[in-house]
Amino acid sequence: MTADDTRPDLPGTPSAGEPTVEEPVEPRPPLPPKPDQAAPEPRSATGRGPQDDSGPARAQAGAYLTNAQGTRLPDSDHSLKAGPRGPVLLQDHHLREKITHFDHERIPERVVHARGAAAHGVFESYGAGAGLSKAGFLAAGARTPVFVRFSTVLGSRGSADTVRDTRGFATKFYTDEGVFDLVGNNIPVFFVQDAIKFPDVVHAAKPHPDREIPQAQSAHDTFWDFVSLHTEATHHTLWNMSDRGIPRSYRTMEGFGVHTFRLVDAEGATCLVKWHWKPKLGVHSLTWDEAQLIGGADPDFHRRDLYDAIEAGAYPQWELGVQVMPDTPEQTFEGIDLLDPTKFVPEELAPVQPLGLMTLHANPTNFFAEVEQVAFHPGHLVPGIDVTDDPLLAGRLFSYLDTQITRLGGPNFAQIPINRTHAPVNDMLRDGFHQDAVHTGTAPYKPNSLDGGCPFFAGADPHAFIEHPQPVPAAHKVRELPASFDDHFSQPRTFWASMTPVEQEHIIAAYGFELGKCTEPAVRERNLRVLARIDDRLCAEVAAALGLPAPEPEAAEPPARPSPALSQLGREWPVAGRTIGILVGPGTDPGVLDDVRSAALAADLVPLVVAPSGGDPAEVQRSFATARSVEFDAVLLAGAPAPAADAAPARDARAAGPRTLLDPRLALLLGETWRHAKAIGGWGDARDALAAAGLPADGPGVVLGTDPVQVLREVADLLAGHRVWDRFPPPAA
Ligand code: HDD
Repeated sequence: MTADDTRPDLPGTPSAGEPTVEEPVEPRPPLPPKPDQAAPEPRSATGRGPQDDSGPARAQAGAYLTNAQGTRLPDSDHSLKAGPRGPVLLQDHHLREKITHFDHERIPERVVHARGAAAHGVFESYGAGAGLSKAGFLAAGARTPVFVRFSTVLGSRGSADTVRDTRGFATKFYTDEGVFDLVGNNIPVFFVQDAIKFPDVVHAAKPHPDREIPQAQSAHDTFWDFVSLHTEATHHTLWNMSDRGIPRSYRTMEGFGVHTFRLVDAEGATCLVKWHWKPKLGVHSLTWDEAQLIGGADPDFHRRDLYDAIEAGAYPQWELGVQVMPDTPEQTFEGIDLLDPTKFVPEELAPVQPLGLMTLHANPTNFFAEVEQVAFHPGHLVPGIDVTDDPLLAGRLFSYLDTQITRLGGPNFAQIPINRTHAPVNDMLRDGFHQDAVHTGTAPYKPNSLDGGCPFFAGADPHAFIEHPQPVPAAHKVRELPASFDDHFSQPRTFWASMTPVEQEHIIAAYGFELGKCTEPAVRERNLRVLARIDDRLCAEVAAALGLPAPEPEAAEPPARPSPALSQLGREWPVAGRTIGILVGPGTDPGVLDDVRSAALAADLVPLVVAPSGGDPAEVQRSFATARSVEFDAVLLAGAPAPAADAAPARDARAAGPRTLLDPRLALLLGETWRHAKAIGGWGDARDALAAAGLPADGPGVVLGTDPVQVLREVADLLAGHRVWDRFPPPAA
């Protein structure tokens, strides 16, 4: 894009004698550049001009290695020395350039959300939002490029993906009207209500400052000290302790804008909304045991999963939706204060209205250039989307811009390719570190008469961002929050009451684990008092896990209103992209194996064949030595033909005891698959293998049959519910 592309249609060049010295009142061409003002032709290290956006360049493609100034190099492996055994010479400018550049290759990692993965995609609008907002990207049929970065919050850049934590879900929409960033999380509520507390909650949650442990997790004293002393954090913490804290994949996470935003339509009418991303594959989580195993076996599990799915063409999709609430002077809805970021609006009260579909279809080309340098900011807004007076959002509007200046080294981060808007830029921001543009013209100020008065204000142009003139209540300056923000427990009680028994068991176990890692008795006890305000049984069972008495409830809490939409269980979802481990042995019929693999691929499943000692990688992807159960969503035992009837083991395999010796690695794999409530299918002598692993052939989620393709189909049906939830016994009454 050249500077000229950004100009409105201008009348002709002023002719001789036409006055050019007064302040122009309409756009007109600038005075021509002086002969010595011709800009140099800028070239990037890849030999392309920085304005050349014709596609990704391959930096290693040129014929000759050069230094940064383009001078060819005959050698880059030996520093310049006084003789082969002599001292290295200071004059070696190539050595110094290479090492100096290397020394500065790293930039500061994000202070939170340092660990992430991202992908490019497109957002296609259904048009359903056009009546709510004048934002062009919500108009019917609009297609907008996007870049999405998912992240954990607490860990450093190299930390494991499957830790228990909130996940970031940040989307950059490159709209025709400028960049819109939706910087959300996979949890719809936040820890604190006022941004002034954000440094405190992050200091408490990050590793202890003396030993810098533990990494990437909240299971330590300072975190639980903070959240029990700031009970507004109870709600978010409860979501963290639920299965939402350990997603199965970025592809199976919901996203939330958290705050209430204000949409403005073309006539200036407004409504209040909460943003939602709904994954097409459903909302699924790991079990805690799985998450811990994966943390060791494959710390890049989520990053790999996203990358592999996109490379395989299984493009993840989310629907963007909004809950719409009337924009009343109180800014409350059904008794819920919409300015309080620790509250959500139950979907039963305000259904999520779908506005469009996002598809992620391309992986980044260069992780640093794109994923590391992308800079999100909740203040990147477009006409038709405005902020509310949520005190947490107000602080964010300052913080994100500020942090990029340190992280990306100056105020020109918007010029980094991944951050560049796709709309014409005509700003008057100049100079500064890493200025990439070679601005022409002489008058970067307004009004001017020398550059033709350009650029002009958009005025009433509908594409201009005009803050909605929201009335501000007459008030005194105070450091206070509204009284409605004092309710810290009604919504945690709703969340708890909306969970199924198995989800409640997971929450109890999570609190037991986390508080069990706290060493200060006062911290444990104070948190039990917080739990007593959510639910008696939750408190009693966590107390029992810690070996402590359950505290008496301090006050009777009002009954909770469940919101069934909060549970992840009880629905069926597409199984596309789910991984099936097919365990083969010497007796496996290759023809049957082919049929099962073809049927799995036809169902969009990902079959991975596991053989005792590996084999041809086209046919066998894992050996018993390299496979781990956590890679698979379900397992098939593609056994040898069943033994003769008189040799078959008894139906109750546990009673009969193991008949064959099972490879211990296979026994471990099957045991974990069972423990993590994943479906197990099999045929032929699969029953023997299960018996040898000590697993019941007639247990829930075990499908044995004579038709392998039918077994696969039944296993896929079980996968649609994500796990075999019946395998977790309901709690004793
Ligand atoms: Fe934040 C990063 C989400 C509150 C200050 N935040 C960051 C990212 C996400 C969120 C997804 C990673 C963006 C990326 O991938 O580059 N943050 C949230 C949500 C919040 C929230 C959903 C509450 C509703 N954040 C919040 C507050 C503050 C910050 C209250 C400060 C007052 N957040 C930051 C930051 C980060 C950030 C320090 C670190 C790196 C960055 O911004 O670019 O400025």
